Amino acid sequence: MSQPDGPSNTLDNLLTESRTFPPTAEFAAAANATSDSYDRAAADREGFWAEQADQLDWARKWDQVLDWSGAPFAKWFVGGELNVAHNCVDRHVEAGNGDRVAIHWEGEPGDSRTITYAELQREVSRTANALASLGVGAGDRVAIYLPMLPEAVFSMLACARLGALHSVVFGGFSAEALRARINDAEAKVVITCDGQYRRGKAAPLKANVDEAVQHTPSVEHVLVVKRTATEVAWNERDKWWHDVVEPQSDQHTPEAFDSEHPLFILYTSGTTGSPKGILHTSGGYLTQAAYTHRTVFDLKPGSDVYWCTADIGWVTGHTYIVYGPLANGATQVIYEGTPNSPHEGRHWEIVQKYGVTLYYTAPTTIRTFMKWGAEIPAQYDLSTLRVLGSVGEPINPEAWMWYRENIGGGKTPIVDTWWQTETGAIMISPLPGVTATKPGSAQVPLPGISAKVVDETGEDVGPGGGGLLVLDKPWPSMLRGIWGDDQRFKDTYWSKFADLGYYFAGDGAKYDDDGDIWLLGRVDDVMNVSGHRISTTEVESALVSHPTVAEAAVVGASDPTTGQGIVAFVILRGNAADEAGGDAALKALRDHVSHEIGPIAKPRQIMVVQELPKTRSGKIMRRLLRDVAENREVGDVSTLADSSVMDLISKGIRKSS
Ligand code: 6R9
Repeated sequence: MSQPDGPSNTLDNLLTESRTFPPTAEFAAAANATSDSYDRAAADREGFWAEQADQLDWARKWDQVLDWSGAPFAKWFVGGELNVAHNCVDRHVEAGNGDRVAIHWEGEPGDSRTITYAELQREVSRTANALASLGVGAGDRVAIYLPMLPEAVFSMLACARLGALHSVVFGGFSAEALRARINDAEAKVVITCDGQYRRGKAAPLKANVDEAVQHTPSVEHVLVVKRTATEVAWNERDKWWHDVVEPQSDQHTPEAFDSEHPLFILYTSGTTGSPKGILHTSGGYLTQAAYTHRTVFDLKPGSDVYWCTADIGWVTGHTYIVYGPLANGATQVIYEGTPNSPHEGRHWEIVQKYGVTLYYTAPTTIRTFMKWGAEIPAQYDLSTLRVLGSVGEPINPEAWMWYRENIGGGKTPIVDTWWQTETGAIMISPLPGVTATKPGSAQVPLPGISAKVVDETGEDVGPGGGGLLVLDKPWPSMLRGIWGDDQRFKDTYWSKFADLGYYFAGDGAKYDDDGDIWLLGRVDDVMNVSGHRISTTEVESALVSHPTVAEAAVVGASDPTTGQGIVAFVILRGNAADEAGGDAALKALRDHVSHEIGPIAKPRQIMVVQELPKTRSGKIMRRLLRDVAENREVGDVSTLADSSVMDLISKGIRKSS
């Protein structure tokens, strides 16, 4: 770990927040969550989670709740057997809720589709039969590279049904990023579509797959959904979804798998270059996904209309679009497009159209809505909303208050939910109906979860103190490893506090005087841009792979809308340096990063420099570069190998800007 790299200083002033919003008596009386669950769970953690697991359908009951003897590799509900897709689909049909809407799907161009649980069962069965016909079986990996289409959900659940692992790759990632993920997981099948709608235009998607699968020996078939009727190149292993899936039988009997059977791999950025394949398994994951969705959003399955605006390419889409809500038999909205297509009121139009009651989004989206103006949501009937959620990065109290006032009508509880790809499900959050909420703080660990803020030695810092966030007890939806790299799993998460057995989350945090937790951003070299994790190393490697770049250093600088923006400092190669620095050359570099990783990783700004600030051991001091990027006085340079470097950089920047 290098220097603290989180936006902690910008949040310091917020820790004096004293506004709290207790639940109304009416909300509390009807809430799913109760205040006694904290004590009950603390008294018997495993018993508490067993009660939550009991809400699922098990083909075979477990013999043991938790086996932690192989720590840090956990086993939950040992000996139990279940099928995750059966729990998300079939059991609701069997319980007589086949006619209940599972998904109100809303396409960006305005087309829509309503899918009941009975239809979902037929679609998932067809997809499972189709994948089986392509040779997919238990333990195989399937890469899903799709935008927010119903077929993405069918595909994920079809994998779960067959015991195959899905690896969903965000549709905004480049061919290169897709290729790396396919190869790491050795996926047998890739599911994609011809093109995707983005801001009113159809953008090709399959073309990226064509480029990616040129160097992916494991891929046997590419299954292509037709969405935009974009013209596509056709290769031998390509098959249209409508040719393969539609003719299949809509009956499929799911098989029960071991509670620890792998469910999916999801790649996330770490502190080093290559993304980590985070591995999740079945019983524990589904237990915590369903429990948290039910209590944190106060879901009432027959009457609520829930909408999570995340993309299924991120963990939020996995747990809070697919597994949590469907395990609970929720009715939900899935929207294909961007919030400003075709106009900036699109989300509120959808809330009004479907009578959305529970809405879950990211702070960056809320800040964008703030920028567009309160008069936009004011034009719509948002009175059905009763719980609002936030995830992905710290939410500043100003955005929190705006959200409550302008979207929540000044009355809805806001749940600020802290968790990670690795934690699988929400860990720290208020409970609506129980917690008096506080703008900007995720507050306390959920019942059955234990988290602490500790100093470098692992000592709890106590009320008012600041330090590192750790999870000191295993939890059901915890990651079970990094795909193919047990050592990296131990090194990344468990080595910092090895003696204490704590999971180190990579986030800085503080307690306020009430003991509520405030998240302060990453303390490692991971940036958070619009709630997306991007590592500085990843962007640096992309830059250095361009022929004109000799060296690069990347920092996340605070940004009023996206949380952090990517700022790159590059040293150009000898002769390139003379011509470059011009706008065209810098644009070419930004486009190169976009091609290598994806548009989300495009630097906001690139500064050409002669030198980079390094310690004597050769470590780039990103803290100093962040000072420059954020237009601050440059901090302590005493550990630099050459302390004049920062003068050079600062002067050079002033001249060139
Ligand atoms: C779910 C998700 C995880 C990182 C995490 C932290 C940041 C997420 C947050 C939050 C403050 C919240 N983060 N939720 N920070 N308050 N409510 O976002 O997973 O993409 O793996 O990112 O996001 O820094 O460590 P993931």
